[in-house]
Amino acid sequence: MITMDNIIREGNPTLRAVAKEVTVPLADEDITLGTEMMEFLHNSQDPVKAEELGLRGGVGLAAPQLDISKRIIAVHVPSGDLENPEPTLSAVMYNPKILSHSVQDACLGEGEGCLSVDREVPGYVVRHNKITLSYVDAAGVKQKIRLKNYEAIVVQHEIDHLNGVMFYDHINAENPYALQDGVLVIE
Ligand code: FHF
Ligand code: ZN
Repeated sequence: MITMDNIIREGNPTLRAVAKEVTVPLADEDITLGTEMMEFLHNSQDPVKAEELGLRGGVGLAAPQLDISKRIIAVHVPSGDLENPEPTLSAVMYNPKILSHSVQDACLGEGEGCLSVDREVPGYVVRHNKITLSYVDAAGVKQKIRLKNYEAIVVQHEIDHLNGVMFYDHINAENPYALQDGVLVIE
Protein backbone atom coordinates (compact mmCIF):
# COMPACT_ATOMS: atom_id res chain seq x y z
CA MET A 1 0.00 0.00 0.00
CA ILE A 2 1.27 3.48 -0.88
CA THR A 3 1.39 5.98 2.02
CA MET A 4 2.98 9.43 2.48
CA ASP A 5 6.25 7.64 3.39
CA ASN A 6 6.52 6.49 -0.22
CA ILE A 7 6.19 10.02 -1.62
CA ILE A 8 9.45 11.87 -2.26
CA ARG A 9 9.70 15.60 -1.55
CA GLU A 10 11.19 18.57 -3.36
CA GLY A 11 14.97 18.42 -3.39
CA ASN A 12 14.94 14.81 -4.57
CA PRO A 13 16.47 14.85 -8.09
CA THR A 14 13.89 12.34 -9.42
CA LEU A 15 11.32 15.17 -9.32
CA ARG A 16 13.52 17.11 -11.80
CA ALA A 17 14.18 14.21 -14.19
CA VAL A 18 12.38 13.45 -17.46
CA ALA A 19 10.62 10.11 -16.89
CA LYS A 20 10.88 7.22 -19.37
CA GLU A 21 7.99 5.95 -21.47
CA VAL A 22 6.60 2.57 -20.47
CA THR A 23 6.55 -0.33 -22.91
CA VAL A 24 3.28 -1.39 -24.56
CA PRO A 25 1.89 -4.02 -24.10
CA LEU A 26 2.11 -2.97 -20.47
CA ALA A 27 4.31 -4.96 -18.09
CA ASP A 28 2.49 -6.58 -15.13
CA GLU A 29 4.66 -4.47 -12.80
CA ASP A 30 3.41 -1.24 -14.42
CA ILE A 31 -0.23 -2.35 -14.29
CA THR A 32 0.15 -3.18 -10.59
CA LEU A 33 1.80 0.17 -9.90
CA GLY A 34 -1.07 2.00 -11.62
CA THR A 35 -3.61 0.10 -9.51
CA GLU A 36 -1.73 0.99 -6.32
CA MET A 37 -1.49 4.66 -7.35
CA MET A 38 -5.27 4.78 -7.89
CA GLU A 39 -5.82 3.03 -4.55
CA PHE A 40 -3.74 5.76 -2.87
CA LEU A 41 -5.99 8.46 -4.37
CA HIS A 42 -9.12 6.61 -3.20
CA ASN A 43 -7.70 6.21 0.32
CA SER A 44 -6.56 9.83 0.44
CA GLN A 45 -10.10 11.01 -0.39
CA ASP A 46 -11.76 8.71 2.17
CA PRO A 47 -11.90 10.73 5.42
CA VAL A 48 -11.65 7.62 7.63
CA LYS A 49 -8.76 5.98 5.74
CA ALA A 50 -6.95 9.28 5.21
CA GLU A 51 -7.03 9.94 8.97
CA GLU A 52 -5.93 6.39 9.84
CA LEU A 53 -3.07 6.42 7.35
CA GLY A 54 -2.12 10.10 7.70
CA LEU A 55 -2.71 10.86 4.01
CA ARG A 56 -3.11 14.29 2.41
CA GLY A 57 -6.10 14.33 0.08
CA GLY A 58 -5.03 14.07 -3.55
CA VAL A 59 -6.70 14.14 -6.96
CA GLY A 60 -3.59 13.07 -8.86
CA LEU A 61 -0.32 11.19 -8.44
CA ALA A 62 2.61 10.71 -10.81
CA ALA A 63 5.06 7.77 -10.64
CA PRO A 64 8.12 10.06 -10.21
CA GLN A 65 6.59 11.16 -6.88
CA LEU A 66 7.18 7.56 -5.78
CA ASP A 67 10.81 7.81 -6.99
CA ILE A 68 9.84 5.77 -10.06
CA SER A 69 10.89 7.64 -13.19
CA LYS A 70 8.23 6.23 -15.53
CA ARG A 71 5.52 8.00 -17.55
CA ILE A 72 2.57 6.82 -15.44
CA ILE A 73 -0.06 9.04 -13.76
CA ALA A 74 -3.28 8.41 -11.86
CA VAL A 75 -6.07 10.97 -11.62
CA HIS A 76 -9.28 10.77 -9.60
CA VAL A 77 -11.42 13.89 -9.56
CA PRO A 78 -14.51 13.58 -7.32
CA SER A 79 -17.75 15.12 -8.56
CA GLY A 80 -18.55 17.13 -5.43
CA ASP A 81 -22.25 16.74 -6.37
CA LEU A 82 -24.34 14.43 -4.15
CA GLU A 83 -26.95 14.06 -6.92
CA ASN A 84 -24.27 12.84 -9.31
CA PRO A 85 -21.55 11.06 -7.28
CA GLU A 86 -19.62 9.66 -10.28
CA PRO A 87 -16.07 11.05 -10.40
CA THR A 88 -15.72 13.51 -13.28
CA LEU A 89 -12.42 11.87 -14.24
CA SER A 90 -10.83 8.67 -12.95
CA ALA A 91 -8.04 6.95 -14.83
CA VAL A 92 -4.55 5.53 -14.76
CA MET A 93 -2.74 6.89 -17.81
CA TYR A 94 0.40 5.40 -19.34
CA ASN A 95 2.52 7.54 -21.67
CA PRO A 96 0.03 10.45 -21.55
CA LYS A 97 0.66 13.04 -24.25
CA ILE A 98 -0.93 16.43 -24.94
CA LEU A 99 -1.66 16.40 -28.68
CA SER A 100 -3.08 19.92 -28.83
CA HIS A 101 -4.40 22.63 -26.55
CA SER A 102 -6.59 25.72 -26.51
CA VAL A 103 -5.21 29.21 -26.97
CA GLN A 104 -7.19 30.13 -23.85
CA ASP A 105 -5.31 29.68 -20.59
CA ALA A 106 -6.76 28.98 -17.13
CA CYS A 107 -5.68 28.71 -13.52
CA LEU A 108 -7.19 27.65 -10.21
CA GLY A 109 -8.32 30.63 -8.13
CA GLU A 110 -6.98 28.89 -5.03
CA GLY A 111 -3.59 28.20 -6.59
CA GLU A 112 -2.09 24.69 -6.43
CA GLY A 113 -0.38 22.43 -3.95
CA CYS A 114 1.56 19.21 -4.33
CA LEU A 115 2.01 16.01 -2.35
CA SER A 116 5.77 16.46 -2.85
CA VAL A 117 5.79 20.04 -1.50
CA ASP A 118 5.36 20.50 2.26
CA ARG A 119 4.73 24.25 2.15
CA GLU A 120 2.20 26.67 0.77
CA VAL A 121 3.30 28.40 -2.42
CA PRO A 122 0.94 31.28 -3.22
CA GLY A 123 0.17 32.40 -6.77
CA TYR A 124 -1.62 31.55 -9.97
CA VAL A 125 -0.40 28.53 -11.93
CA VAL A 126 -1.37 29.37 -15.49
CA ARG A 127 -2.04 26.37 -17.73
CA HIS A 128 -4.00 25.50 -20.90
CA ASN A 129 -7.77 25.63 -20.38
CA LYS A 130 -8.43 22.72 -22.77
CA ILE A 131 -6.24 19.84 -23.88
CA THR A 132 -6.54 16.90 -26.25
CA LEU A 133 -4.73 13.98 -24.70
CA SER A 134 -3.67 10.51 -25.78
CA TYR A 135 -2.68 7.77 -23.35
CA VAL A 136 -2.70 4.02 -22.91
CA ASP A 137 -5.25 2.93 -20.31
CA ALA A 138 -4.93 0.23 -17.63
CA ALA A 139 -6.31 -2.36 -20.08
CA GLY A 140 -3.52 -1.47 -22.53
CA VAL A 141 -5.91 0.31 -24.92
CA LYS A 142 -4.93 3.60 -26.58
CA GLN A 143 -7.33 6.42 -25.69
CA LYS A 144 -7.78 9.96 -26.96
CA ILE A 145 -9.86 12.39 -24.89
CA ARG A 146 -10.53 16.10 -24.55
CA LEU A 147 -10.48 17.75 -21.14
CA LYS A 148 -11.24 21.25 -19.97
CA ASN A 149 -11.21 23.35 -16.82
CA TYR A 150 -10.33 21.59 -13.55
CA GLU A 151 -9.74 18.12 -15.06
CA ALA A 152 -7.38 19.62 -17.66
CA ILE A 153 -5.46 21.48 -14.93
CA VAL A 154 -5.02 18.31 -12.83
CA VAL A 155 -3.72 16.29 -15.80
CA GLN A 156 -1.27 19.07 -16.73
CA HIS A 157 0.04 19.13 -13.13
CA GLU A 158 0.64 15.36 -13.39
CA ILE A 159 2.25 15.45 -16.85
CA ASP A 160 4.55 18.20 -15.58
CA HIS A 161 5.88 15.70 -12.99
CA LEU A 162 6.83 13.38 -15.88
CA ASN A 163 8.91 16.23 -17.32
CA GLY A 164 10.60 17.36 -14.10
CA VAL A 165 8.41 20.45 -13.78
CA MET A 166 6.94 21.64 -10.45
CA PHE A 167 3.76 23.74 -10.20
CA TYR A 168 5.61 26.75 -8.79
CA ASP A 169 7.82 26.91 -11.91
CA HIS A 170 4.74 28.47 -13.57
CA ILE A 171 4.22 31.19 -10.93
CA ASN A 172 5.30 34.73 -11.79
CA ALA A 173 8.15 35.41 -9.35
CA GLU A 174 7.71 39.22 -9.29
CA ASN A 175 3.93 39.18 -8.88
CA PRO A 176 2.48 35.73 -8.07
CA TYR A 177 -1.06 36.97 -8.76
CA ALA A 178 -0.34 38.77 -12.03
CA LEU A 179 -2.56 37.51 -14.85
CA GLN A 180 -2.48 38.21 -18.58
CA ASP A 181 -5.80 39.37 -20.09
CA GLY A 182 -8.29 36.61 -20.83
CA VAL A 183 -6.99 33.94 -18.45
CA LEU A 184 -9.93 31.97 -17.03
CA VAL A 185 -9.85 31.76 -13.22
CA ILE A 186 -11.49 28.50 -12.07
CA GLU A 187 -13.12 28.85 -8.64
C1 FHF B 1 -3.26 17.32 -5.17
N1 FHF B 1 -4.75 18.04 -3.44
O1 FHF B 1 -4.03 16.43 -5.37
C2 FHF B 1 -3.56 18.43 -4.19
C3 FHF B 1 -2.42 18.76 -3.24
C4 FHF B 1 -4.06 20.57 -9.33
O2 FHF B 1 1.05 15.50 -8.49
O3 FHF B 1 -6.22 18.94 -4.89
O4 FHF B 1 0.97 16.59 -6.07
F1 FHF B 1 -8.41 15.70 -2.20
C5 FHF B 1 0.04 15.34 -7.77
C6 FHF B 1 -11.06 17.41 -3.93
C7 FHF B 1 -10.36 18.49 -4.41
C8 FHF B 1 -10.40 16.46 -3.17
C9 FHF B 1 -9.00 18.63 -4.14
C10 FHF B 1 -3.44 19.24 -9.07
C11 FHF B 1 -3.08 19.00 -7.63
C12 FHF B 1 -2.39 17.66 -7.47
C13 FHF B 1 -1.33 15.99 -5.92
N2 FHF B 1 -6.99 17.73 -3.10
C14 FHF B 1 -6.00 18.29 -3.88
C15 FHF B 1 -9.05 16.60 -2.91
C16 FHF B 1 -8.34 17.67 -3.39
C17 FHF B 1 -2.01 17.38 -6.00
N3 FHF B 1 -0.07 15.97 -6.59
C18 FHF B 1 -2.79 19.99 -2.38
C19 FHF B 1 -2.06 17.60 -2.32
ZN1 ZN C 1 2.25 17.27 -7.62
